[in-house]
Amino acid sequence: MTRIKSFFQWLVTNKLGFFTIVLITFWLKTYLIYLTKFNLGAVGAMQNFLLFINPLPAALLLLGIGLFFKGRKSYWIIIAIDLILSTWLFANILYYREFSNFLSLSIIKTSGSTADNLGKSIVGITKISDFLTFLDVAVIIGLMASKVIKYDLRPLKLKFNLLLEGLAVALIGVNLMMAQKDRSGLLTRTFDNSYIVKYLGMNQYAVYDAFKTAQTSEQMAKANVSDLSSVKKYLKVNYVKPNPEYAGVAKGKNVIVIHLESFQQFLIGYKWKGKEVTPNLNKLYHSKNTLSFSNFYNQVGQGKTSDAEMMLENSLYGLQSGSAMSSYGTSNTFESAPAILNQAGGYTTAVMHGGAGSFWNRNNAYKQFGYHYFMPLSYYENKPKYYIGYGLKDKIFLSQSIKYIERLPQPFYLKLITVTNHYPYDLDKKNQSIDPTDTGDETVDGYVQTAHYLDQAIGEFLQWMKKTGLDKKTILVLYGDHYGISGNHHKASAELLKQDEFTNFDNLKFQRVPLMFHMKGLKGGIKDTYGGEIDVLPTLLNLLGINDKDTIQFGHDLLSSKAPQIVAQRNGDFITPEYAKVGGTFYYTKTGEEIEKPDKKLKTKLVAISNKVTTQLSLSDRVIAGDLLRFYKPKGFKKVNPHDYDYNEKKALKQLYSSKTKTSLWYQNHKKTTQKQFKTDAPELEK
Ligand code: GP9
Ligand code: MN
Repeated sequence: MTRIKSFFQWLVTNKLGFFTIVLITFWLKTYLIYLTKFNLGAVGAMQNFLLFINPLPAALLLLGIGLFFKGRKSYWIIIAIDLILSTWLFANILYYREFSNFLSLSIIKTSGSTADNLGKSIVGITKISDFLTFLDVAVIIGLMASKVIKYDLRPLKLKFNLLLEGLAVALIGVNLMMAQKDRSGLLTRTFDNSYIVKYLGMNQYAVYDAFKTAQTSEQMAKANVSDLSSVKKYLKVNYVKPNPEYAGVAKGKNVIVIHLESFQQFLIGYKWKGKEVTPNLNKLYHSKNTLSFSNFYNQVGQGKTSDAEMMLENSLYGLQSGSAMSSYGTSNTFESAPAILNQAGGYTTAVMHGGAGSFWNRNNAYKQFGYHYFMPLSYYENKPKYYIGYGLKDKIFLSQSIKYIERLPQPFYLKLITVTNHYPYDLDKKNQSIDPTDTGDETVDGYVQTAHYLDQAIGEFLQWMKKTGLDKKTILVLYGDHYGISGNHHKASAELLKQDEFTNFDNLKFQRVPLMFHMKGLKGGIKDTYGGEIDVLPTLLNLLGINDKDTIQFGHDLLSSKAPQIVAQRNGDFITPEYAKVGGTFYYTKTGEEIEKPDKKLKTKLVAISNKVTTQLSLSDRVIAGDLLRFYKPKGFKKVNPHDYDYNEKKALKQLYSSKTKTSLWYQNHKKTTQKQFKTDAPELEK
């Protein structure tokens, strides 16, 4: 008893005791806020442990600064630091509630200049409980005022203070190492701000964000208009006229882009134990109304899905490291598909995705792209059985998307991002309707099962389109975003392909993903033109009859007879109908044979192609890192203002549902929902 008493005595009379009170209350408060105010999605023991522990090291470091001061000043500086940290927490609580993301310097920098700045909405969204963020600070100040806490004016030894700070830095290091082990590429690949908070904490996130912002603004400041002229010159020299035969064949149609997660070309026509893995997509692939591409390559880098999106929306490459959408999506100027389609064709534009809105910084980047609507997970009913991996299971996602799709004014440009066919290819028993493969490689064998599930989900969606007649008014674009089976599974990949071996060249060919344009009446066929994700936008714009000659795009119309057919990979590798390069080695594309001793002529050719690839990549990088599009206005294009868009669910749905347009599917269906026309066999939805 006396022990406890004297401990309390120590807390309120000793300077270190005071420090302990501030530190512990701040730590626990932050943890509580993590659990109640944010949706950080910590799974497993390690992530939960890090979530619990991560507020401590930074708080120790920062509050510890106060210990260097003498006398009463020391106390008040600690309190001041506590208050600053708490305010940062508080601001993030409010921001998160509105935007499902964390505050970033680049947002703070740009918000001041806008009419709808944050200040106005803050009052409306604050909850009383948010102020508990300051409760501990208030109580401590109260205890000081009422002299329960007494000043201890003795200075601490400098050595001790330094040791404490050293300990804090070491703990931050350990925290970082543990985090990197659980999620490799955490800092470099820029997945999601909430990952940084989950693993490292709010304060480390602030440092990380400040660092990133400084890095990007430095590059931006260095860039100038003359950088743009070299880009323009290159594009002019390399311009390819789109195929006039296809120009405008889909004019005025809705565009539905279906993002097939991790879907590789080899799945098309693939059979396992005599059963087609993707029967619906196979049928579509071979339909006479589908333009299918058999040599279409993904070109993503570390930004994976987001790089694919960057290419499809802008015909600009992702970056050498990290994700362009994460690093530049909040601040850069873009001339993207949704804005072009809206301005040139009156399109309403939307993205729907059953995953977190902050992933790949989508909820900021889509505003820069000019998307009217973005419906992420928070717009969907979610139950534990609906969700797997990174988001809602595809059948659940699509079935719930109908109520939004049918309200979109037509013509619309809609992107549906599926996610169930994502590494590690887990699927619950009830949804498995094909056997796993038997390579023995755990991460590979489930792939056909989730791909099969995705295919069924697409099948259900296509049926709905048919029943509602939407299929007659729409051009469908389907594409695989990147590989599902990485280059670390050569043995299993060889088995899947029924090959004796799987070489580096095979792995390059493994980067093929489907690309299909499907529309009633479209003159289809399987094209073996070599192309990649960078080429989708120019191809689509030509089909829609939208002239894009003036925009900065690195791709070409794939239907053009003059398509250059040099497909760059983000690391500088390439493939053409004749030659390929993987690492430092060249191959003949047709045979997969290594080019061991190229003669002079061939060597010159190979070097020329390599140079073209690297030039293209680095010019595209310059456009993004220098934010060069801010200096450029294509003819007739109005610059996108991100503040015109608000993805707040209440506001967005109010607008969507109240839109008086007579062109929505819902309106045309006598103001009745078409949800009943969507038939799904999802076991989770059985009554
Ligand atoms: C998450 C999803 C996955 O929202 O798009 O991204 P990926 O891991 O494939 O890049
Ligand atoms: Mn992906």
